[in-house]
Amino acid sequence: MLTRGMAAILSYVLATAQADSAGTRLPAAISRGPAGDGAHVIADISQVLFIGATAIFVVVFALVAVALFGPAAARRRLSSPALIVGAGIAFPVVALTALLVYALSTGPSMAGDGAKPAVRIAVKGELWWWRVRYHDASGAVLFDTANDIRIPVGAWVEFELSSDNVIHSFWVPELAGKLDMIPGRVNRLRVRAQAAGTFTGQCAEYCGAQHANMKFNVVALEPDAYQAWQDAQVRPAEVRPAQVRPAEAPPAEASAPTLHQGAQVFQQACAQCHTVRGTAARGTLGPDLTHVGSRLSLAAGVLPNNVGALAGWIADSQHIKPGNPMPSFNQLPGEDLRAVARYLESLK
Ligand code: HEC
Ligand SMILES: [Cu+2]
Repeated sequence: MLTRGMAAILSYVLATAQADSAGTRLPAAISRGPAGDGAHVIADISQVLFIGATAIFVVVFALVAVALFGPAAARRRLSSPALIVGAGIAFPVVALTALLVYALSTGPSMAGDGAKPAVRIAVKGELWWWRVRYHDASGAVLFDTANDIRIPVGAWVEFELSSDNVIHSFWVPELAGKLDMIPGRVNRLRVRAQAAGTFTGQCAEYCGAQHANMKFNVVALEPDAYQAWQDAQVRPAEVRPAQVRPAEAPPAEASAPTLHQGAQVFQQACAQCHTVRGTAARGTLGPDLTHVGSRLSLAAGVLPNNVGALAGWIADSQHIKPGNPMPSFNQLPGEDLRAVARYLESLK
């Protein structure tokens, strides 16, 4: 009878979970399932704890029912000292110890069993975006980017998580558990993606007004595609001939000055806060924009990345993300605004 009740509860839980994931209401992490080693271990632990807790819950309430409504003989047996010591002390000690040993034993496999990481990425929590710096095997800096992290599928990646302001928490639920970014220390999180895909991350520690708008993407790429992306990110920015449409003579002439004009506006109005490698812009208060045109989103997952959204952000950043350190450039003439937005879009 007990097992049938448990089976009924479990099948109900599974059925509702399936119905929900079909309706895509659940967060991706629950509906798509784990896609990284750490997330797999966490899902396994949750399952074991859930099933164990359900079984104990059912048994305890069955005993309560017997104690309240059962025949006198059965109720007498329940009050025997042996049962109280056995079920009340010995069983919890054994069950909780076993679960603790099991949960602790999964630690090493979550951290890659000591494997040497293939990629090292330092991520700093800012107010309210993610400063990302790639290192090569020897620890030298390869390039900086923001909010858009790419990793190779099947390789261990080490994130060095830190903060110079308040506590943030780095969380990509489909790949791994969350880890806090604490001022004054570096926390290391090892991640291995088991399948290619785009995984959403979110700051998981309240860090101020725009905490909810502090998102990011982790894209797991096949090794070749990853290498190509990394090679492109290392290069300084350049206005490539293809972007001024050489095939059509008049538009080429018309658009070349626009990109040029955009670059000029950028050096005047934006360079004190933003870096575009390969130009004189060396500011570090805001994100490195050298390849901003290649990112999946803008302003930490708040806007899609296209020329219209770029112009909207530049003109109205204080309305889109109130309190962030970038002023709204709503006094820029329309032509300058369009030029600088086009210039940034061209920085692939
Ligand atoms: C006072 C410093 C400051 C100035 C000046 C400034 N920015 Fe920013 N900018 C920032 C900060 C800080 C962010 C990050 C905001 C966030 O996402 O919360 C940012 C974000 C951005 C982003 C989004 C980048 C990304 O990776 O998502 C773009 C694009 C951008 N700025 C363009 C510009 C342009 C163009 C100008 C000049 C017209 C400019 N900024 C001037 C500080 C500045
Ligand atoms: Cu945060």
